[in-house]
Amino acid sequence: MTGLLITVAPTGAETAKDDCPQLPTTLEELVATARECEAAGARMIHVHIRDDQHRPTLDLGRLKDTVRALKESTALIVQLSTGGSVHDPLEQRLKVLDAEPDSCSLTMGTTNFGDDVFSNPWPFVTELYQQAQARGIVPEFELFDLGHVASLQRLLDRYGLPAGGRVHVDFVMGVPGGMPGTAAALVAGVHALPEQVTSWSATGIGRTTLPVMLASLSMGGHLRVGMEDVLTLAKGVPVTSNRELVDRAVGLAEMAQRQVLTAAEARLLMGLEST
Ligand code: KMH
Ligand code: ZN
Repeated sequence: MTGLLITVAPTGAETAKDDCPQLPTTLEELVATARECEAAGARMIHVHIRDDQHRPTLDLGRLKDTVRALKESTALIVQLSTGGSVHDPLEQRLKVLDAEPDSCSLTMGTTNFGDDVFSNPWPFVTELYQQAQARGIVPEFELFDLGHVASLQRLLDRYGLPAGGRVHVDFVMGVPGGMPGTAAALVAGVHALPEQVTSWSATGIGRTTLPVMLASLSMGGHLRVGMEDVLTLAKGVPVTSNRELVDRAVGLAEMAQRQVLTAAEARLLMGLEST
């Protein structure tokens, strides 16, 4: 069976610290979480940062400090979110690349996002993609909808392969406004992937976490887990740390006879040079 890449998305931009004090929002909390999750089996971290009031920010100085601290403390692949929060302007989202992460998220189209709109117009997508190519930053293509899969084909056909030559995508499922978090939707998405795609992972938001995780494991896909995507382990049982979610994923992976990749294997999968 295929080795397994586990990405942890520990914070996100949507949950307030007051509502969830265990959410890692300071740099110290983020680094501690990253180390724990790496020890548990995570190999990549998808990062959103917060300001001193724990509000989402794209402050460049903080982003650079975050990349440096995570690189110093772990061997995780550091992926910065270019999605930010639904309120972040596109120009600021492009500037995230100045923090020089290994990887950046790149969402393949605009999607309704609960009551909000997560804006990703085509000119923004192509600009972000070309800037990432020029800087050697490896994108992870975020697919919230089947239309995003078609847009990825259009992007790759027009602009070629990313830096490193590998194409890794992540299905983000179960967002109110996007594709549902079901095995049927995942099967449809995987069958529609462009032939250039070399690996895919999936995550289900909220109560779709388990169905999506089990479907992905059974289909040879990789996993993203973390408190960006889910805050309960079961109905009424809050997640107390990101590590719990990584541990659960590793446990299910063992049952599915999927072995967690080493750090070096994970970098190879993403088209990154070994450190
Ligand atoms: N916070 C969402 C609006 C990404 O990180 O690239 C967007 C998001 C996707 O989380
Ligand atoms: Zn994100």
